Amino acid sequence: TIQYDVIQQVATITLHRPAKLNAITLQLNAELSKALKQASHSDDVRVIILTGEGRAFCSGQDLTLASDDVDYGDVLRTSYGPVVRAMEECEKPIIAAVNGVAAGAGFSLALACDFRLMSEKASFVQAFVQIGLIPDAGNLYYLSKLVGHAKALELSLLGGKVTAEEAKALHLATKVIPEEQWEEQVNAFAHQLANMPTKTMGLIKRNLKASWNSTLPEFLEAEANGQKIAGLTNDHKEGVQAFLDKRPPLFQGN
Ligand code: LHQ
Repeated sequence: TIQYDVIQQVATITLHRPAKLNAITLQLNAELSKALKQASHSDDVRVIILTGEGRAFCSGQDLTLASDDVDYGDVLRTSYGPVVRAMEECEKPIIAAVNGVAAGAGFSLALACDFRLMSEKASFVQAFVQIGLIPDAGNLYYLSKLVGHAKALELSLLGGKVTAEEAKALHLATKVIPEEQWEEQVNAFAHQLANMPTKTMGLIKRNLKASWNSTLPEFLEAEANGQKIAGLTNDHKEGVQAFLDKRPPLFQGN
């Protein structure tokens, strides 16, 4: 239910149940967690793309599997939680290449990524309330930070659809891409990131998130710790040397 490929230091994880718009099952979540960890820990990978096969990104939980016998709390703790944590703990940039609709927990997956590139025909659907559920899989944690409390509440209570253009205006989409340029632009963006200082980007991700729950003194300490590590990377040396040499830097990611 997942495809995993690595080309030129870019790992692409493709949700692969196109007949059900890549709806999520326990198996899909298990494979997704495993792929995310593999990409996070592999020295050959500097960027991760998460995308969907066919016309959708992901339609959320497979609703044909819903049943009264299932404790949704347990499903979230044991199946969705590990996916969200694997994304949160990943120290490499993760791009959601949102090729089509992302609904329910599919929207949540896109929100947990660092970038959302959206096809012009893609959309986000905060579908949960339409089936009497609350947003899950980390959805409100990320959504409120991205669009603010009021818009997160509005989308969640009304179950609204957000088009790609609206998502761009809300800063939910990094970029909206015309369909005919989809692959080319996603690849160009991923390869641009793959040639940047990977370790430092991981530290930037961690440091920005440290700001969410820190006092200023705690944050300044986290920043000092992060910069100490960044200052010891080869990429820092290379960046400075390239600047002095007046040439483009060649970052190795460490
Ligand atoms: C699907 C699905 C789907 C199965 C399309 N399942 N078949 C929940 C419960 C428990 C624990 C943990 O967390 C969660 C989290 C959640 O994710 S809750 C939210 C679940 N997702 C939704 O409520 C979205 C349901 N889908 C839709 O609203 C629409 O399908 C969207 C807006 C995604 C796309 O609409 P269309 O482009 O009009 O496509 P479609 O509706 O015609 O769907 C195409 C096929 O895919 C269709 O099957 P069929 O055999 O008729 O061709 C759908 O039944 C199937 N499909 N989503 N989630």
